[in-house]
Amino acid sequence: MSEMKKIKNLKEFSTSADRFEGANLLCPGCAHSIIVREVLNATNDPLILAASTGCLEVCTAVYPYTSWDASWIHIGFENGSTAVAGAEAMYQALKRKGKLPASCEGKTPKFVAFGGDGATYDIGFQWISGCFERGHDMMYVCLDNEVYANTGGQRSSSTPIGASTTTSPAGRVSYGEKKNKKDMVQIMAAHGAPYVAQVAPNKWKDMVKKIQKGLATEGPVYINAMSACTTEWKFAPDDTIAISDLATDSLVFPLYEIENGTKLTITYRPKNKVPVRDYLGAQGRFKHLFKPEYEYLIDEWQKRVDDYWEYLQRREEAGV
Ligand SMILES: Cc1ncc(C[n+]2csc(CCOP(=O)(O)OP(=O)(O)O)c2C)c(N)n1
Ligand code: SF4
Ligand SMILES: [Mg+2]
Repeated sequence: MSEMKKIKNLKEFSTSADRFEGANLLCPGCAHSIIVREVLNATNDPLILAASTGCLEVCTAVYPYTSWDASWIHIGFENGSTAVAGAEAMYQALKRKGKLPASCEGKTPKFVAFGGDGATYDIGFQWISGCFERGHDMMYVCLDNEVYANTGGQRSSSTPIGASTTTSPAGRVSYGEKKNKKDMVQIMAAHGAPYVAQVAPNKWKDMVKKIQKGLATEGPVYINAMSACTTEWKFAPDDTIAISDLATDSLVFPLYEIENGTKLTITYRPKNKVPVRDYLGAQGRFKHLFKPEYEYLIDEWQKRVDDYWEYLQRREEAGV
């Protein structure tokens, strides 16, 4: 097992040398950069990284500049997963043949791919599924902002019901997105992956623990990271963590992990559960739901979230 990194306190976290630099073109308040920093800060191991096209890639690698102080592959929208899987397969082959360069002596590189929800839930899905079926020793991190942000805010299969996007606009005849969010965490767990978890940037200790656990796990690991998007969710840039708190404390984004496809553990239980209405009301993408004709959707949201929380707790209690 590779060296585990001690979890730093917040001050150490914010002042330590980064392999993901603060200089980038992401919007002020973008949660993508907070998440990537927390992921990379969780380990001392050498990293081989890939990023699918999306806000993260476009805003961190504008030639001739880069925000990445680690081996980093930019690849197409659909194949961040297979890029690191290929690198991992090559590493294993060289290791088997005793052909690793001397500079690799005593080091255990980790292979991590980042992709947005468009790249993960939709366009790159079959590639990720293939990597998990083949059992590559890699981590896939989805930066889940529930929209194709980089190309102007189109809906994805991660967009939740009732959200207004440029391709599911709310108006006189529509309340916005009509379908429920795809349950990617459960889908990846159903691959029998050794470790799958949902994380959020406001619960950074929970996230770092899960990243360290995932990196110490042999085999494919899926991390679904809630990433609040100030531009498309429509909130003020200094509210990113407040919105994230509402997401985790309303249980719209429950934090939990699933090991080997079966053992489910809830990792965060809010002391003061907040109504889903508060989470929705803090974002412009849901503001039309507060009109009398659409308010029934807020009650449906609350029921769906309550039912899902019950389901998670039942599974945890049953040990499945
Ligand atoms: C095969 C392919 N289709 C479409 C695009 C155009 N494209 C680039 S980024 C992007 C949106 C990315 O959305 P997401 O993966 O959710 O990442 P986000 O920007 O939201 O972080 C799209 C549609 C592309 N580059 N390649
Ligand atoms: S549009 Fe959203 S995801 Fe993209 S950089 Fe801005 S805040 Fe981040
Ligand atoms: Mg997205």
